[in-house]
Order: sequence, then structure tokens, then C-alpha cells
Amino acid sequence: MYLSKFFIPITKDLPTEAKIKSHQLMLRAGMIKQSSAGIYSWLPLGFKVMKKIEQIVREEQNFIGAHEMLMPTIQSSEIWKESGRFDDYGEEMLRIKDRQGREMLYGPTNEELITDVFRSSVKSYKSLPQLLYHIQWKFRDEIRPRFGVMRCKEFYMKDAYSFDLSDEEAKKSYNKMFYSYLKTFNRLDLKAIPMVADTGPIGGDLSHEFVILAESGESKIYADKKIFEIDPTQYNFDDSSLQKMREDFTKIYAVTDEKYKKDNFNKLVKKENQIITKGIEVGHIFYFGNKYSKPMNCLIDDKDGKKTLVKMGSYGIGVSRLVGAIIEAKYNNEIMKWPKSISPFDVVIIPKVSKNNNENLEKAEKVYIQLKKQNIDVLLDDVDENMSNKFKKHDLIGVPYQIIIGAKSEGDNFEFKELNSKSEILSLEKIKLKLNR
Ligand code: 5CA
Repeated sequence: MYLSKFFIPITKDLPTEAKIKSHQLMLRAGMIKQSSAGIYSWLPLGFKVMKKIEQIVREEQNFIGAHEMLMPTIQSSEIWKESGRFDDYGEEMLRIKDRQGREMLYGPTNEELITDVFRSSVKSYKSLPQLLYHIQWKFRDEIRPRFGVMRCKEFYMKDAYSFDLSDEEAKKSYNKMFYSYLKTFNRLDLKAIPMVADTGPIGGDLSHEFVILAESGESKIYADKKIFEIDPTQYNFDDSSLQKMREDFTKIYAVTDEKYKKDNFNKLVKKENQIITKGIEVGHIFYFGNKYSKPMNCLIDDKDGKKTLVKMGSYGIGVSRLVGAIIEAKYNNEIMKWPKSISPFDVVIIPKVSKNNNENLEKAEKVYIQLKKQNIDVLLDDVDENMSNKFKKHDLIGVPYQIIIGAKSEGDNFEFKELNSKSEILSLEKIKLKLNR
């Protein structure tokens, strides 16, 4: 991609409406544009990052045997009346009428809709367990949308739903999701802590929030620092190992303020191990058994041919929120620092360009072609601008590697720099090796 052709409306002004760093940086780097309160357009740079996050989420859902599908954003109110949540959900739900006067709504979540899909086709225990998910826009008319993409009205969520014959089987599905979430956040280079949480309007009595530490977070958290010592990758993908993994995590104290009790915290966690800080909720999983299958009459035949209510759970990841949350967890001064797995580009080539000397740009174009041939996603800064402005811009965009083509680059050797560290002179072959790693 040539920067001069890319749609990336970078601004130098500090956006006054943005209170936290991720929001400021996303606006300044031209990743998003507010359309109205809590509603954003995703511009090419922001969209590229979000799509990379989405792909990692998808791969880790597929790994545990979940099947992707797509449900609509607009839902009929009928199913919400059946579950009893049409009134309970309150003003956060955007209610609309079609031209026939039918009550519709913009889905804030999909428990009802998936139960309706499921009950119309699955009749026997033989088809269980089932894990279904989609990645789709949601709408919640948040009373105070804020912090950019972190708390908005329209946001992009992965939501998965599990269907099982018994509580015992359902907990196995819950454990698989628990594992998938830890793996997903690991691949995003985030340390997410699973925390015992309240279930709110989704319901049920078993629930974990996955929270990443960040000063700007909205959740206050209390934890034993031993929770950081558990490595989720040491567990195998089988039911007993996954159960042990959840137990290992759950027996260490980690709660959000809704569940916090001072006496318990002091009794259970040694003073020197106590962490009291703030975090961002990036995922939330729920087990709620019959909560939707009962009012919606979602029955299946068990092994003896007896009708039984299916046991369900739901599992959300805030895909659009993660873009902001990752910036919050990783930024350093004015520099966005993307984990390599989701960086908008693998590398940026920055030639010193001037009107009366094309040599550097020509060299840069040759390097560009060679890297593209290796499937490396390259940004070429072909803009005629002084180098100090270019560096500021690339610090802001946060591509992790730079190839600088100026006085220090000679022949097939180029100045190569990892963001936030010193540059070195390397041959193109060595650069390719580093980028392919
Ligand atoms: N049905 C369940 C699980 S699928 C559910 O909706 N859970 S939730 O309400 O906790 O949302 C799941 C995730 O979506 C949250 O962990 C959070 O990361 C993200 N999320 C929720 N509300 C917003 C919002 N207003 N703006 C951005 N992301 C949000």
C-alpha cells in the first residue's frame, strides 16, 4: 500500500472530546470517525486492525469446535416477549416499527434468536452438544456512551451459544470457551484475568468476566497476583484438563467490585500479593441452564425419549472494544504499539523523499516489490514530507518495524528499526527473515 493512495485522515489536533488515550490516538490516526454519539464509522486503518482481531477470535472459536453462522441485526419483538426480556431490557434496547406496525428491535444480544433457530430444528440429544457463534453488530442505547469504541451504542461482538443435555455436559462447553478465551487473548498479546462476575440482564449463576489491566478501565478489580503465574497453554484440550484449568484459575482470588468484600479479600490474599487496580472487560461468559429454554419451550428428547429442556450458555467477546483496549494496554507516550498479530501492516518503508532526488523512492519501490512477493504486508511512505514529520506519523500509526531509506542505507543494506528501539543496518535478506518470523 502506498501511503499517498491510502485513506488515512491523520490529524495533528488533539481531539478535545476524547478523554482517554486510545480514543485520542484512534481519532488522530484516522482509524475511526464519530457519526453520532456512541456510533462510529471504521476507516480503513481501524477496520484493518479490527478485522485481524476478528480473525484470531474466529480461529480460536473454530478450534474448540464452534460453528460460525450469521444472525440478523434486526429481530422481532415476539421472541423477546416469550423469554420475558422485552420489558426487562428497558431503555437500552432500541425499539423500532416496520411499515406494517410490527414491533422490531436492533439486537443487543442474541439468546432469544438463537434459541428460536435451535428449537425449530434440533429435536434429539443425538445432535448435542452444539456450539454456535456469530460475529455481528449489536446496538445498546447506552445512557453514557464514552471512551470511543470502548463503550458505544453500536459495537461489534462475537457471541457464541452452547446447547447441552445436562448441567454436567454444559459445564464442559463452558470450560472449552474459557480455554478458547485465554488462548485468544494470549494471541492478542494480552494478559486477561478471568474473574467471577455478576450476570446482570443475561442471567444465570455461573459467569466470568475476562479483564485486562489498564488504568483507564471502568471495572475496579481485586486480585491475588498469583493469578498471573498460571500459564493457560500448559493445559491439554480434553475435558478433565480443561476442568482442572478452570479450577486452578477460579481458586485464586480475582473479582470485580460487584463481588468484592473487604474482609474476604484480606483473609484470603496475603497483603504483599494483593492487587487493586482497574481493568477493561473484553469478554464475558455465562452459564444459565434453562433460563431461555424454559419460557421458550426449547425441548429435546433425552436418551429415554423423554422431553427435556436444553441447557444453555452464552459467551461474548467485544471485538470492536478490543481495538481500544489493546491500545490502552500497549501505548507508550504518543506511540501506538500493535502486537504483531494484529498490526495494520507488517512493516513500513520510509524513504527520504525530495522533489529533486528520486533515488531513495526508487530504491524503496524495489524493496517494496520484493517484500510483497514474500506476502509481507508493506506500507510505503511515498509522501514528500520531512523525515521528522514522517517519524511522528509512523509512531502514531504504530507499525512495529520500519525500513528507513536515507543516508545510512547503502546497496542492499538498509536501516531497519523496531519501534521504540535503536536501528541497525541489515541486508534485505536478513530483514525478510526477521519479518517472516
Ligand atoms: N450475551 C452475552 C454473551 S454473548 C453478552 O451480551 N455479554 S455482555 O453483555 O457482557 O457483552 C459481551 C462483551 O461485549 C463485553 O464483554 C464487552 O467486551 C462487549 N461490550 C458490551 N457492551 C459494549 C459496549 N456498549 N460497547 C462496546 N463493547 C461492549
